Amino acid sequence: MPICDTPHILIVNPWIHDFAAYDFWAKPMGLLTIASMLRQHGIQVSYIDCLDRFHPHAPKTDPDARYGRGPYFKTRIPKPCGLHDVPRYFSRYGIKPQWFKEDLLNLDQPDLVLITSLMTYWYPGVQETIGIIRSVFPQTPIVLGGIYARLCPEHARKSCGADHVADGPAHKNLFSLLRRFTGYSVTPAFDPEILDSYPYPSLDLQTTLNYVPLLTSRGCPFRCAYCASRLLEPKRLLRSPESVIEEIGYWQKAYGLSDFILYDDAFLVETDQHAIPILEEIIRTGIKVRFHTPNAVHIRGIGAQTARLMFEAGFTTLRLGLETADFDHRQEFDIKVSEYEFKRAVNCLREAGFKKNQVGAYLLVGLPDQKLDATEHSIYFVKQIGITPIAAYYTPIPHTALWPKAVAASRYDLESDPVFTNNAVIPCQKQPFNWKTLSELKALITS
Ligand code: B12
Repeated sequence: MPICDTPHILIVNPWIHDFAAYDFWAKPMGLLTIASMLRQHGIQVSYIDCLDRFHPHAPKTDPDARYGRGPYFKTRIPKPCGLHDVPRYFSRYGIKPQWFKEDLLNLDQPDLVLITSLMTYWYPGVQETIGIIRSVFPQTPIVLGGIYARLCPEHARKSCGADHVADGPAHKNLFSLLRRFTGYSVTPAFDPEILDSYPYPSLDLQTTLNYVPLLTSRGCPFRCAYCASRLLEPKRLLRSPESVIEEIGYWQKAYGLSDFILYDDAFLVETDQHAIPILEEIIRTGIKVRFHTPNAVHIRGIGAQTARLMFEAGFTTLRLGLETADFDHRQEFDIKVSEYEFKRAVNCLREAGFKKNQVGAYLLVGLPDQKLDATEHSIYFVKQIGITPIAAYYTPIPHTALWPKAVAASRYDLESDPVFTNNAVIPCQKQPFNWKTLSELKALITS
C-alpha cells in the first residue's frame, strides 16, 4: 500500500431506495463530523451527497419552505425481490445516477472513499452507490460505516461491495482506518469521551445549507424494546450548555441559519443538569432561532418550567414519544410515561403557549401482533387531548428485545434480508395483509 503525503478522502451520502422518503430534516451528521475530524489535520475532503435536494441539475425548490424540509428528487425503479405484492411504487430517492457519475469524474482520484448508511432496509441504495463509485475509481478502497453497517455488519460484508465494513462509531475507528488504507497517521484532535471537544459537522460541504442538525447529548437511559439507541450509543454523554450555545451562535452568525434540529436520543432527561441550563442560556443570550425535535422528546421531562423555557427559547415543532395510549399494557415495550404524566405534560405545553399543530404525539403502528385498528383508540385519545397524532410505523431492528417477536409475527423472512424490515410494508402483520385497513388508518390520522 502506498503511503500518501496528505491523502484526499471522498465522503459519500448514499441514495435511498424505498416506497417513500422525504427530507424530514435528515442530514448525515456522522459523515459530516468525520469530514471535520479529517479536515482538522489539513486532509483534503471532497463530498458528494446523493440526496442533495439542491444539486445544480435538480429542479429549483425553495430551501426555506417548511423550515427546511422538502421532497427528494426521485426516479421510479423496480421493487426488490419478495416485495412485489406491495401495492406502491418503489423509487430511488436522490440525484440521477448520471449526475453522480459526472460529479465523481470531476474529482481527482481519491485515496479513500468513506460512505455512510442509515436505515438498515435502505442498503440497496448503498449497494448501488458503491457500485458506481467502484466503476469510476476501481483502484480506490471503499469503507462503509453508519447505522446499517453497525446493526447488520455481516449482511453488509456479504452484500454491499465495500472493501471494509466499519461496525463501530467513527470516533473510535476513523484514524486507524485512515492509517490502514492510506498509511497516513495522525493523532485525533478530540477526546472521544468529551463531546465538547468534537469539531462541528462540516455542513459547509452541502451545496445549500438550510437547517442545522444539532446534537447536545448522546445515548438514552431507557431500554425500550423496539429501539436500537442503547446498542448504538451505550454511554450517555452530555455537552456543556456553553458549547451548545456557541455552536448555535456560530451557525446563526456565519450562515444566517434559523432552523435547528435536535438529533438527541433523549434531550429531556436529566433536565436540571442539561436541558434547563441550555434553554435558560438561549433565552438569556437572546438568540432568536427555531428548534424542532423530530426525534421525540421524553414526556416526563415536560413540566411547567421546561414547557415555558422551550416556548421562550423558540421551540417550534415538538414531537412527544407517546407510542401508545394503551397505558395499562405498555410495560412490554417501554416504561416511559403514564396517562397522568402525559395529560399533565400536554397541559403545561398548552399553558406555555404551544399550539395544537406544533405538538405531535408519535404512535407506534404495526408492532408484532398489534391489530392495525388497535391504534384507533390511541389516535382518538390524542386528538381528544388537543394535539396532533402522528403515526410512527414500526421498523423491526436486529438485536433489540422485540426482534424475536417481530421475526415470529412477520409474513416475511426478516432474518433473510433487511429489506423486509421496511416500515412501509408493515412487516409484522401476518397474511392476509389488508392494505385497505392501512389506508383507512392513515385517513383517520390526517382527518
Ligand atoms: C437523528 C435520527 C433521525 C433523524 C435523521 C437522521 C439522519 N442522519 O438523517 C430523523 C429524525 C429525521 C430520523 C427519522 C427516522 N428514524 Co432515526 N434516528 C436518529 C438517531 C436518533 C440519531 C442518528 C444520528 O444522526 N446520530 C448522530 C450521528 C453523529 O451519528 P451517525 O450518523 O450514526 O454516525 C456515527 C456512526 O454511525 C459512525 N459512522 C457514520 N457514518 C460512517 C461512515 C464511516 C466510513 C465510518 C467509519 C463511520 C461512520 O460514526 C459516527 C460517529 O460515531 C438514531 C438513533 C441513534 N442513536 O443512532 C435514530 C435511528 C437511526 N432512526 C431510526 C428510525 C426507525 C427512524 C424512522 C424510520 C422513524 C419512523 N418510524 O418514522 C425515521 C425515518 C427516516 C426517514 N424516512 O427519513 C432507527 C433505525 C432503524 C433501522 N432499521 O435502521 C434508529 C436507529 C432509532 C431506533 N429506533 O432504534 N431519525
